Amino acid sequence: STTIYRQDYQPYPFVIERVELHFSLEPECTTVINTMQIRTSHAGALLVLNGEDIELKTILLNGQAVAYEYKDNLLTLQPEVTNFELKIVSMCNPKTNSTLMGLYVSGQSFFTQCEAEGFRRITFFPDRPDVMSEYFVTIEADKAQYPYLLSNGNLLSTRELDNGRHEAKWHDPFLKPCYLFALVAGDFDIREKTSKTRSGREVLLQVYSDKGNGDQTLWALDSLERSMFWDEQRFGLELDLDRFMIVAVRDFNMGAMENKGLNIFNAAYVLADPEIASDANYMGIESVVGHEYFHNWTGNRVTCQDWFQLSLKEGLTVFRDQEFSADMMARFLSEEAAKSARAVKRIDDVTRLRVSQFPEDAGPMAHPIRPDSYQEIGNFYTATVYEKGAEVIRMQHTLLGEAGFRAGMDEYFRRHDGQAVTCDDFVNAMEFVYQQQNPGKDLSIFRRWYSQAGTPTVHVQMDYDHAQQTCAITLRQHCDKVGVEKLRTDFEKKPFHIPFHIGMLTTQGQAIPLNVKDLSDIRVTENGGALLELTEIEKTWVFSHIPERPVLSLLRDFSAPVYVDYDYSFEELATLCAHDSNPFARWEAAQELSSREILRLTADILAKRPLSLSPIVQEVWAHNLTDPHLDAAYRAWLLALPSEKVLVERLDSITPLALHQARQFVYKTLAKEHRDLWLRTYQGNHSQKEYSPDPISMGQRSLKNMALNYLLVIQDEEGIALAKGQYETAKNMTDRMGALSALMYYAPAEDSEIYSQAFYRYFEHNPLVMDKWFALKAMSVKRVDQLRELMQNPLFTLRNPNRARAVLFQFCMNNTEAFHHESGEAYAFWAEQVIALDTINPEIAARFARVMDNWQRYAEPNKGFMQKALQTVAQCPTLSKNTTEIVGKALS
Ligand code: BAL
Ligand code: ZN
Repeated sequence: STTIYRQDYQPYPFVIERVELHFSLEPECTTVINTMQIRTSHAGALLVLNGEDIELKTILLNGQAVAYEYKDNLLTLQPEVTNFELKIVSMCNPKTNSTLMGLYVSGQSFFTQCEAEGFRRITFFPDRPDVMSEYFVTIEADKAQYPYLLSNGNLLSTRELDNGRHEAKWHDPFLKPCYLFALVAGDFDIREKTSKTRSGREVLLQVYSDKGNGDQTLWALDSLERSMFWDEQRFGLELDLDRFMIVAVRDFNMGAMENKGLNIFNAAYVLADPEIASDANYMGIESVVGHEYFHNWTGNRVTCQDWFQLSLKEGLTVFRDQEFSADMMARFLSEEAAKSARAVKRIDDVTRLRVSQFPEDAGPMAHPIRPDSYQEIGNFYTATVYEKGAEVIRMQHTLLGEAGFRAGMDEYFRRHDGQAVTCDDFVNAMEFVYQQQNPGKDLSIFRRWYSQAGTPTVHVQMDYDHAQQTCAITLRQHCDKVGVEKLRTDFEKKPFHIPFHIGMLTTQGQAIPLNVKDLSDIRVTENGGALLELTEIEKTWVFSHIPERPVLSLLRDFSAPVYVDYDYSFEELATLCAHDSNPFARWEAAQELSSREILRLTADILAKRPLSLSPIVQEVWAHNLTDPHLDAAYRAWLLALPSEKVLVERLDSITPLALHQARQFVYKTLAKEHRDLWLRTYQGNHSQKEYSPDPISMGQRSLKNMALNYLLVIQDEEGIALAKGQYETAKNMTDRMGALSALMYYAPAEDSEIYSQAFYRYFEHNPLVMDKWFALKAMSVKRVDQLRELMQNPLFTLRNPNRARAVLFQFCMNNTEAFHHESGEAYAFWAEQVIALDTINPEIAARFARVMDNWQRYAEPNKGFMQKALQTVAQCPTLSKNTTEIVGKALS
């Protein structure tokens, strides 16, 4: 495969001012007429257009036949004029398009997906984000089958045609790259409302869904309006179109897509009512609706120069959707409750980063948030570009403060509205403000977050001087070369600019206010904490007036995406768990405490030593179960054990089954020791009140379901009865799934089968709920043959990405015992399924292939079996470019 390099970027030598597209829609044979107004100042330049899986019919330059070459998915012409019209007619087959890129059929309707490189499957075009044009789109189709014909921007006109056909004309007044093009045709339920923008303009907000689903779109529509108001309030950014549409589709590769004015959404991120959607679904919908809406400014109005800059729009937009969700969680709450709700959101986001991005940054696909090379851009919609990208934006927010960051955003739009730009352009705008705030300083070291991969470790050393009452804090950073960095001998890893938020406590848990009068590179924060800026390999800060040897509260709010290495005693961690005024750091202390125990127990299991759990961990859990000051949502996070995915990153040689066993041992011990407290916690938080997705009642459901799981993991009789009762009387999906999953994991087989079947029969006709059922099954089977049996279910198909994710991804990622079975059978199964999926949908197959990324870090015999499975895939002669890149990097 060919590798594309960031440094090879060249501007496109032509301007495509205007694009007129005419679609004549037929499922098996759609005709596209593409008329482009083109100009150039480079007479004689080669005009190169992309095209893939489409049939070229005619091509006319200013109405005349013209010489061209078409090979390797490139159409090349050499126009002799500098200003011309190019008209290209081509055909495609949406019905057989199982890649879900370009124009395809899902159910009875037509949809498109163009990002990153799908537009070339629709028509011949320079398929790159820096070519921006004004689009006029005409769609023509059978009226009875496709009463709604949608595209970007504003509807200009509709009319009836002969033979029962009709047409609609759309115009998007904003210049856009082709990856933001969209078309939808079909029959839908519509939910809509008119709203007013801040400047008083009336706008039409609409949500389209399959016929019969219209009553499940209220939450999405309301989320859309909330997003609109939030972006006005927090960033001064207003909706720029007269109408904004969201369309739900069943078959979709991603979560959703921000096409200008016509967002297309995976139905999983649109449809909700209390019966079918869990609290997590409600939150997911709000955040994805927000994310796509916020792209209208960060992505669409200002877009990317090339795909290496993807994080310019994705990292920034994830940061924005995280802030939106946090603000939505916190509104209507008291100051104290709001602080806790924000912490819960932050913990959730950091957990996602640790589960998905930290492993990526330590494996063969490691890349900086702005990669320097790729083979297939579809493989770079990664946790690094998105989640770590958001952390890099968040650090700029931390360094500049809320007002400074807002000023930087204003400056960014002032400079670049309507342009395709780079990550550097963004940092330049922020740096402009930073330098006004901090004369003599700049963000040059900070920019290394864009060019270096890997998760740095910050080693912390504390030296307390009793006589002087001073405390010296030394931070030393380290980051190994990772991924492709290792192959580059000329590449030298340099220190990062790390904002490091700390606090100090007495051993009794009182905050010690940090006195920072004489210190540079430091800022006081709330509750006597301080923000240190580490820009070198090592630096020491000396704090005065520290009356006793302090307990350190480190990396508060997760102020940088790093690991912290500090030699805490268990007593210190227990103090932080009980008293740290920073709720994030307090949670982190509980995680650290239980992580250390689980890792120690893993070693005990491998050495066949007897197992026992430290009494300090038991006391901390008892305290967190009973501390009256904690709200339910936060308490649930404090009582949660770190996931195996986070823990494996701390093992040099991964022994998945021993780790799983150790974690289960801690889980069961805490369940047994505090059985009565779990029961009381369950009873105190279970209620039958009417469903509402507000942070208080969501927190209660989450805590109650956690308590239920603790009871069921020890097969407590009363717990099992409570789970059955909860299932039978459930009025919302969170309660129903909470009970069902506890029963399916831990109840005796006959019980779990009864409830599993009841659920199946009740929800058989709802595909989104069936995805939940398939996922639960996949996560609870004991061996591969049971999974194969599940795949014989008539509702199973590899063609629907949601279903493939529910079954294959969940099995490989969240069923340790069966996936890592000592026989290695599940790895061979994985290879077989990657190959099968690859012939249908390379984007999804490549993502699935990444399950094996970190095989080299596993212990034998797993490692050898994994390698063999990877080789099986690599040897498949027809493998897509997408999957080739993933397995190639894994094996290199
Ligand atoms: N742009 C791809 C989908 C998303 O990140 O919104
Ligand atoms: Zn996005």
